[in-house]
Amino acid sequence: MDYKRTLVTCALPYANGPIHIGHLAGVYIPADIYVRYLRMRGEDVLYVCGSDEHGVPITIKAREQGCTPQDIVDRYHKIIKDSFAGLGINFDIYSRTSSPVHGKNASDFFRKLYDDGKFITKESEQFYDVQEKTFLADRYITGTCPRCGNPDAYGDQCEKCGATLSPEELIHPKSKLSGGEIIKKKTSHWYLPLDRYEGWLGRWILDGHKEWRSNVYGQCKSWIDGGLQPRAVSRDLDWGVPVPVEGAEGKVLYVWFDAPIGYISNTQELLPKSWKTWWQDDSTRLVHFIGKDNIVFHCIVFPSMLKAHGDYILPDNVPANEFLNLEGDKISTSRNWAVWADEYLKDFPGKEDVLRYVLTANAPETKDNDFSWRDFQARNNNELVAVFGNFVNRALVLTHKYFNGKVPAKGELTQMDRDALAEIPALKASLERNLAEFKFREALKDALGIARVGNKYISDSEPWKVAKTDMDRCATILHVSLQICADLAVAFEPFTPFSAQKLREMLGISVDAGTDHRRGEQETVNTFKEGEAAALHTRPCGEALTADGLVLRWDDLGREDLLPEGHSLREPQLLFAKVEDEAIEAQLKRLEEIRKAREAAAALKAEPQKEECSFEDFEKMDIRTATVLEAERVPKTDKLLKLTIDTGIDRRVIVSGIAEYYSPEEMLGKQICILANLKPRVIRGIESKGMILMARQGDGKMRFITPQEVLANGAQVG
Ligand code: B3M
Ligand code: ZN
Repeated sequence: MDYKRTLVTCALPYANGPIHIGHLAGVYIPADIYVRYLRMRGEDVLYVCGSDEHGVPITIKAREQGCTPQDIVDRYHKIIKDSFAGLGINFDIYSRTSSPVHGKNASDFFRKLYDDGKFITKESEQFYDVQEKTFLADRYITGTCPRCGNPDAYGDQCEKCGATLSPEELIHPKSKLSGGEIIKKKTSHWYLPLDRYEGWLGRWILDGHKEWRSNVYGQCKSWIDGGLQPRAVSRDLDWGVPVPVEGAEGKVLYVWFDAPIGYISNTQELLPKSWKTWWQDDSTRLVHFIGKDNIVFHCIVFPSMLKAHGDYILPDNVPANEFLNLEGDKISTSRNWAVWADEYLKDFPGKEDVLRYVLTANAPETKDNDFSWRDFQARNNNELVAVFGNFVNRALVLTHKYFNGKVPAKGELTQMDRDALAEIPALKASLERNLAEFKFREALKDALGIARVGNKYISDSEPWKVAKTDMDRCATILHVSLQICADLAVAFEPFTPFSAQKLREMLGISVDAGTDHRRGEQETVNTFKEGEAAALHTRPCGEALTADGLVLRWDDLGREDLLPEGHSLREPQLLFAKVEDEAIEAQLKRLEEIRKAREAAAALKAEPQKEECSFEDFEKMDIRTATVLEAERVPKTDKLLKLTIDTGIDRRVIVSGIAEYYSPEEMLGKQICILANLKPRVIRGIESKGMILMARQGDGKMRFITPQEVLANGAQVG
């Protein structure tokens, strides 16, 4: 069916941590490419996202950190929003599900389904913390894993053996909140009876959307074929949108019920007058960009909610991606195994496009894929610098050198010129086909293909040599090269917008970046603290026009007269810079440290706590600060150092087995802690009086214990 406009949504990130390359590669960069592309084609597009600020993980994090859930979401909402803006992912609106507009909208949505009898209620027994007087989400219950005996397994999963669990399976379950007793208590919830939508879903997706990606279609098919069950849409929790029904005190909407409604709320917030055009008009095409773990919610649950409501359009496509790994290992927030967007932006200023490029080139579109820092470096240096940047630089520098920075006149074209120019329309057609089919990796290859054509053309035609004998021919070569540069300034806008813009500035052109839909809607809904509503809108609108007013659109790509003879170019600058080995090694070192610390922590966890000791036992130990005065190796040993120390009460010798970890020089002058009253022992003929206190981690690495600031020697520890 023909459509008039496209509404693009991106999965709302949970505001309980920063975003990482997995999120970017899976959802946000492909969506941004798609939106920029459609806009350059002159299509009417709205691009909506925001933070998902409800759900149990946020409440857990708040408890752990001793703050409120609102504090947590305020912190991460800002970090995430800034990361998107920093990477040029310019939503029309990036709002949040804790906004008042959303609270009302989600509540009204529920109420309509409730009033129309679309829910069923079910009573079930749930775990309840007697002391805290609250029902417990599975994550809030801990106990012993029935599979591996881990005493700290959660009610939904054992992190040691990886088993998926339910709270009933735990041995000696207890509340994580109070540490106390839990009982089973009856509670009732509202359910959306998905089983009633099975037939309709089958027709709509399995018959009607065979064009969806095979991973998406396949997941939907197996859900539908397996039979759908009613899904609870409420929870016993105090963080979320309250269930707007009498007698529902202490209940909120389940986060996966309210979050997708957030797409609608955010549209309303941006366009209070015209939002319905985007959500309720059949000529709007809705596309959800998500990761594969969200498929069931966007293809089965949310569409069933929309269908039950009756006023809304349904998604036309849901291009979900698979997962991205990092250096061969699964990305994990809890294990800190990730490249965080905010850290990348700090570590690689000015290289936003490099990350966009590499994550697109490696996008996990049909299978899981891997990000490695070496590949990042290689793609930057061998593709962006050596092909794209190099070609553009040669064309521009030579034009400045021989033709005063003005596009030179085109003479008769040779076969070589015509061959080069003829490749562009073919690449453009492939690029368009791939973008329309959400094949962004392939599309990027086509765009780089244009740069390859240019790079080869300028290498083969050698204008720097031709200039010595035939200035007219040199002019033609550079004229043709500059047209290809202009093609690149259009073709790369979706993928590497910062560099494309920089290139356009050098070429003295601009592109049409689409319509700002807030025009004509002067009124903004100020539902936030003062100053925030204005900041919601992140899209800069259009570019400043150049003196010549040369504005290009997507359709111009491949035209042979993009830059007319005599058009003035600006001073050339390098488009891309090399990524040096040091920068890559620093990143690899950071990951290596994380890996080591993780292994060490795992090994330590495996060491059970020692047997209980009494306070009197502890009191017997005389632990004090002391300073190392002299240090030397004990001859003919690898491990022993002889240390002469000042204990504040005396000067004495201790023989310690730390030579593997410290050289004598490193120990000199250091303040340490010792067990002063350990019974003296003779080691290798030397009397050792006391013991140096050391911390040992799981991999065997040892460090001595030192007071945080220098204290008097002999200060007692305890
Ligand atoms: N908050 C993101 C995730 O599962 C989840 C998406 C909501 S989209 C409505 O990572
Ligand atoms: Zn286990």
